[in-house]
Amino acid sequence: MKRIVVLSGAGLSAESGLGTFRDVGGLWSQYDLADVATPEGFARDPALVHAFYDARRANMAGARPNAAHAALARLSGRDDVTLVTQNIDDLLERAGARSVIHMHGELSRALCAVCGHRWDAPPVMEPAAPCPACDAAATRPDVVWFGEMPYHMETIERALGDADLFVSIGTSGTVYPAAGFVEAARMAGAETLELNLEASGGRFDAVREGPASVVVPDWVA
Ligand code: BJW
Repeated sequence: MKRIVVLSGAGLSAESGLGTFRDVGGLWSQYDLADVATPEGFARDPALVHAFYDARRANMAGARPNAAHAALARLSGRDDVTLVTQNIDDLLERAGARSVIHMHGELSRALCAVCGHRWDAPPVMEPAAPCPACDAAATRPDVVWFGEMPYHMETIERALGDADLFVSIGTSGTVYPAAGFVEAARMAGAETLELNLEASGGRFDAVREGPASVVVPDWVA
């Protein structure tokens, strides 16, 4: 049995209308990541950070999964496939995918910064809203900011160590630890394939360039 690890990034959801980060006009050209995607930025100005994620939650609610999400949903749930995403949107789940590993968290979830309790996020988050478990007024989005440990790393590292094929979809490969998965998979003996609008830079055995809505269904078929 060929074991496959799929890693997706913002390019997977670009054609659903959700912005990428580092492309021209991307989120990091509109916002300073130090202000909205670090614990320090949240401590300085929680209202700004909540407004950033509230707006993205509203965009997500109005977006629809595209053909690439649907193709990955068909792969999901197979014993030989591990689906890891850096995306915090729920478009894979809404396309029917099961067992998606959200290594950078989920926009639809809230996290108490004091006790670690998690719950479904309301459309608009109030920083002063009390945690349902401990009552602390320290609600934050359940997402992984720079300097924080991504989620499910043990599970992901185990899957990479067993992989025969590693497929990277729509990610620039600039943010670690996800950017290092291709080397980890190669060290384990896996073949590596990139599906991206434009190749991210020569670290893969093979590259198929094109929009995710085309190249992902072609690969899955
Ligand atoms: C299409 C397309 C279409 C477009 N079809 N494709 C120096 C060296 C090494 C590391 C560090 C360093 N200094 C600091 C670090 C660590 C830091 C890091 O990596 N920094 C780098 C910037 C250098 N990393 C961290 O802090 C992480 N934590 C950590 O390392 O903990 C310690 C640790 C130690 C040991 C083991 C494990 C951990 C945490 C990183 C958290 C990232 N958080 C964000 C924001 C939160 C979530 C959110 O708001 O959404 O996550 S940043 C942002 O970037 C977001 C994304 O998930 C992430 C990746 O972006 P992605 O998906 O690649 O998007 P883009 O925009 O970059 O690329 C889009 C791609 O799509 C492009 O390639 C396009 O071509 C393509 N595309 N349209 C197909 N239609």
